[in-house]
Amino acid sequence: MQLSLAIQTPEVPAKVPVALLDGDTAEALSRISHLGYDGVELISTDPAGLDRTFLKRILSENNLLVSAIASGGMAFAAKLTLLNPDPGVSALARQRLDEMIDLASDLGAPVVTIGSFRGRAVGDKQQSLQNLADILHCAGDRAVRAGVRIALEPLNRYEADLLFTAAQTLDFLQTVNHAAIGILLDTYHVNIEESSWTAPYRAVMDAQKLFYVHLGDNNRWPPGKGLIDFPAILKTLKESGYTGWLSAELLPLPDPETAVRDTAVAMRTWMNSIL
Ligand code: LER
Ligand code: MN
Repeated sequence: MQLSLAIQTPEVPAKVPVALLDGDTAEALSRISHLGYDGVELISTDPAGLDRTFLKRILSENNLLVSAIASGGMAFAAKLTLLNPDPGVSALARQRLDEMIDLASDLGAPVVTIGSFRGRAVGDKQQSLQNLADILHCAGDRAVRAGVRIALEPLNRYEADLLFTAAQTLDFLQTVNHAAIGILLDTYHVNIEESSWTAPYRAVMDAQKLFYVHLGDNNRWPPGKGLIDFPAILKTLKESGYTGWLSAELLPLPDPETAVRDTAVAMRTWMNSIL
């Protein structure tokens, strides 16, 4: 397993609350690398317009991989969602999804993540889920051609109105019916919606659908600064055969620098003793 940090790319028009170290990207990547991360998860709102040559150069200079292209900024900063009732907005969101898949492929990122970018149900929930399944199935074909996968994230009830738990999302994936579409489990959401800190990871691994993991304590402080039992989660992931990314998605608490450092120190200590 490798350790990553979610950051936003320079074009994102607003500060995303769970992206750390915004500002000068080259400087941020250098600090992240020195703190011992293996990669970065890039929150972008303009995947086609990014300066890829610059990004590739500073990633390589800092020996960092791209763990994922994240859509978290699409809903928050660009007001784009896949289920948006305005057909123009949902069409643009689908176009951005295609562009994220292409960017992931170009930067060697294994995964594109979809959390709040799915949007909220419009009218009948079953119909909304069917619409989302159709969009994801279609995106899955593009993902296969691009050599990447798409990870759909169950979100807590305060941030979404569809797909809160691992079981609901696994059930939904039967409708999507596409090998390239799987699940991202976020320790922060799992803590709110599930009745076990560990069982959901095992269940999703058993279904061969765990594509990605987000890290954040119950208060969205760095792992170890709240209540969640991260060593138990790491043991479960190891026992279930997970070999993917662990990507920290945190509030900048107590401040961004400390959050980034505390996460690396805690995670490296546990990863060294458990994995
Ligand atoms: C939001 O709470 C979250 O966890 C993100 O990964 C979703 O876009
Ligand atoms: Mn998340």
